[in-house]
Amino acid sequence: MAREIIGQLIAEGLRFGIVVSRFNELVTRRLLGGALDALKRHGASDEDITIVWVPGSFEIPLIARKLAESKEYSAVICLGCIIRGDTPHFEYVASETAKGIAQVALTTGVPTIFGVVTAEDLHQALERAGGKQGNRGADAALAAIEMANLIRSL
Ligand code: INI
Repeated sequence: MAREIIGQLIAEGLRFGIVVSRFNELVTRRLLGGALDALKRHGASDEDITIVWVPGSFEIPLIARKLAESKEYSAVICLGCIIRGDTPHFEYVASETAKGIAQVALTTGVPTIFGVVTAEDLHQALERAGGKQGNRGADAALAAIEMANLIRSL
């Protein structure tokens, strides 16, 4: 019989760092709300959650790395919102943010979760931040809980 390993969705006793961007705060506050709700409903306590605000998505990876390197957190959740219509350098901001977050996870070994919404316009972004398309912040929190447990069990 093959051995299967699956990360549990139990957040009790785990510590989470959340890095959230102020750019497009209307959206990112909703992502943060979704993430906190998901963490707490799975057993995380307030004192085990640290939230750090950064100016924009581009700044997320540096602070995520600081948190991950501190080894204080079971997982780091990165929340941001990049809207194509707002910037001619959308592709650069989006790809550097994604690459930077992936690099933090791979270099530190701490699950570092990509909860950055990329959207064509504000309407589409809001749909992914508690609207019709769910809440990417809550999804990111669930991925963080699962990955933190998975890493522990390997
Ligand atoms: N930052 C975002 O998080 N979302 C955006 O849509 C965005 N736009 O449109 O430019 C954005 N730009 C700021 C960027 O992340 C940095 O904060 C800035 O370039 C300073 O380094």
